[in-house]
Amino acid sequence: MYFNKYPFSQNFSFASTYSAELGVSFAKENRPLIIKEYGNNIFRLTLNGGDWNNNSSQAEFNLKENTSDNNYQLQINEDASLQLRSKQGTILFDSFPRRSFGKNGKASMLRFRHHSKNRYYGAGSKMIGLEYTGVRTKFWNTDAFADFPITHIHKGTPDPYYVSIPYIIVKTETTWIGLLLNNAEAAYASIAATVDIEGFSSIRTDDEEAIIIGSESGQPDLFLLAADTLAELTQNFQQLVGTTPLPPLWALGYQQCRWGYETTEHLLDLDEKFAQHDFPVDGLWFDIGYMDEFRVFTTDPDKIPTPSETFQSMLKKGHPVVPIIDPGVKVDPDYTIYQSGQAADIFCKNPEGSEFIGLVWPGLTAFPDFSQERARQWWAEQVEAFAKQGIVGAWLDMNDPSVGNSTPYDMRFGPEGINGHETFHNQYGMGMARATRAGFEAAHPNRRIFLISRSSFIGGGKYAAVWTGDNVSNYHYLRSSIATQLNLALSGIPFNGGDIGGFAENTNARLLRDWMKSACLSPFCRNHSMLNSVQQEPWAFDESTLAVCRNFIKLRYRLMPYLYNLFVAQAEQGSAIMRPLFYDFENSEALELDYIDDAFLVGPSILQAPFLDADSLKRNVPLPGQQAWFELETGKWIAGNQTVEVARSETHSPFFLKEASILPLRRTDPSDNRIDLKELDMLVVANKSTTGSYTSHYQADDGETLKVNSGVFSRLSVTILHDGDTLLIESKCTIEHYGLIQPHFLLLDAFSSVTINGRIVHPKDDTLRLAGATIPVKRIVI
Ligand code: MIG
Repeated sequence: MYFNKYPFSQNFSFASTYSAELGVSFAKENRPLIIKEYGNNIFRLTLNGGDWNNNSSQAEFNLKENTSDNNYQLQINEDASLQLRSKQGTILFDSFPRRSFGKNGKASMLRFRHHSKNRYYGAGSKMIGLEYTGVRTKFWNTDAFADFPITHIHKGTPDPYYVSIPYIIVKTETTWIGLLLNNAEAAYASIAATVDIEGFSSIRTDDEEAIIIGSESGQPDLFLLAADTLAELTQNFQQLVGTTPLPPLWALGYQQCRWGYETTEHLLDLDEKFAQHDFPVDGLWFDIGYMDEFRVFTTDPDKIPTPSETFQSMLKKGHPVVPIIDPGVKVDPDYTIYQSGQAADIFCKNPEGSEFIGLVWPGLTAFPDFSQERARQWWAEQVEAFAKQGIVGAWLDMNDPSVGNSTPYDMRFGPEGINGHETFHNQYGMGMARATRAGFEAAHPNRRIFLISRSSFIGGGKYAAVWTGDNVSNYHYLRSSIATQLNLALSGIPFNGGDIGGFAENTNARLLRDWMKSACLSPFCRNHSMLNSVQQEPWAFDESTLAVCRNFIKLRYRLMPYLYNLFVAQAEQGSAIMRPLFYDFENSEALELDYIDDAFLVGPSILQAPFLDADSLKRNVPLPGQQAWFELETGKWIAGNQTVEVARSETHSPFFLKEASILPLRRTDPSDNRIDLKELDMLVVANKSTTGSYTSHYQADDGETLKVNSGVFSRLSVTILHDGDTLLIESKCTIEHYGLIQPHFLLLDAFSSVTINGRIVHPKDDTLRLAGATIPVKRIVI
């Protein structure tokens, strides 16, 4: 696949007519078109016949058959165009007469009508900005550092990138549409983009009127989702492709990683340093050096003399060791894992039938064929034995797959390598994640597992979280990470994050501070850096940098009950965690939200607007909605539906809490990572002029085992009602299987009277330390 060339619609034959009996008619033939309708307003269009009978996608979908509640109708017309209508018959989304379904040999092209007021998002993990009007992008999992020159990576927008999710979200004037191409081969999208002439100029064809999604090969299989809001669309999409299983609590903590950590001493030293610096941390990570000459599932006996003891004792201390696992198996006749893989015949093959050999860390390397069930089974068995040493999570790298200078096209899949490379390339990372998860689950049947993967595909979030791959220690990547993470979250992988401080090249104190401030509430929160770059642990620079990083990571630990409950909402409903402002709010005349890529929400109640460049001293903060926002740093209430200017501060960062919300906080000062989710302070974000009522549900469980799935959790329901300047709190533990939740309540204002469950209470003055700010509060102990 060429990265920079795109199929051109002029070269395609477009279906000119459609009938239920003949399907669609192209220049040379008719092809069946199957239309199905599912619940949650999900439609599926599939073209088949010839090569298109093959769909190599291994994405698994949950399809609800019940369509009784659907609010939309999808219709294909005789002129082979499509229309999505409301129940009242209004056309909400459509395509073009005789230019919608395109075919060119094996390739397919689907075209829908663009309107200038439309906005576009999604597309997985990309470096191409938040909104995609005028953008073209490819889906072909790519190890960016291996395939693009560093000059292009440094401040550029390398594309394709690590993750392929051919899913375009269309915001129309009335509706949110999701277009998911369930095709695992090299795919592309072109959104109202003009056509390049020799890379110098561009011309207009009717392509700039179109949203184009297509693939070089394989079945055109399109899911079309429709919803009134982005939140609803995202939930329906997540339920379709699978939500993120509830993670262990430790995976939500701060993670410390570096290419270079590889010995037992490194772990002991890190444990000591974090304690000494009063800096909370959960996972401690091992990069490739821990292995015995890069042999997967081994440890180097000189670096880790007693692996089980090391892993178990770190786990007991609350610091799971998270090793990197690469898919490649060193070609070495004396290495038992290689022998076993050969005996089980699970490695990818060349077209000639011999073992495919890549050139990566182990030297000559063979690759398990995760497209096959029995290879996944074999891999899971290796993982299981490895994980039994006391490993409860892993980091899956190089699964793009990265095969070094050996061309990946020779790497074929299926029995005897009968399937071409392109049928499974984009799914390799997901196949690895799926098999790895099975292995961990077998090793630890009652534990929640944490996996993070570099590459992924449609629905990959149910097997592993995703980190955004190799970034660079510069402000371009700090800034871009926001759009990348937001779009990835809308594409079904909300458990995501980037390397804090930047991976390649040298970070510096200021960049590290700014990155920590920006990413301290990122769903995945890991500091990681490259071999031979400067050290970037929180204490690597000066005392004040350490103090700033500590304050923001402690904010994360303080907010852990809130963060954890965002994961509960993801697992159960499919709600996004980190999300764009337009997820919860609509544009107003005063505030257009569509392009805001430098401010974001973490859950419904926290807005962050970090400084994302080296020098600006002020920035604008958009505060959406009709309610006010509570500014953490100053303790001031600021009216919503406006943009305000804030000044940069070395020690603080712009954080805002939404008026009329209830934030569950950890009660005790987070100087360690041990959290009892029942020990709560419920912060009522309201003041005397707040009106109305609002309810919040909260779950507490052990944060570690699968007992939660058999009902061992507790639920608290809190309703706040404002009546003039009196406050009525209804607090009820509705489920107590994990014990009674008895929160304290914290108020941000002096109300004339406060009652809890009908009883008058007398709040006491107290203070709350959040991100280095001291906030006066009233505490109610029940
Ligand atoms: O060829 O394991 O993205 O996080 O530190 C580089 C070494 C391989 C790439 C990963 C990066 C990791 C590095 N890996």
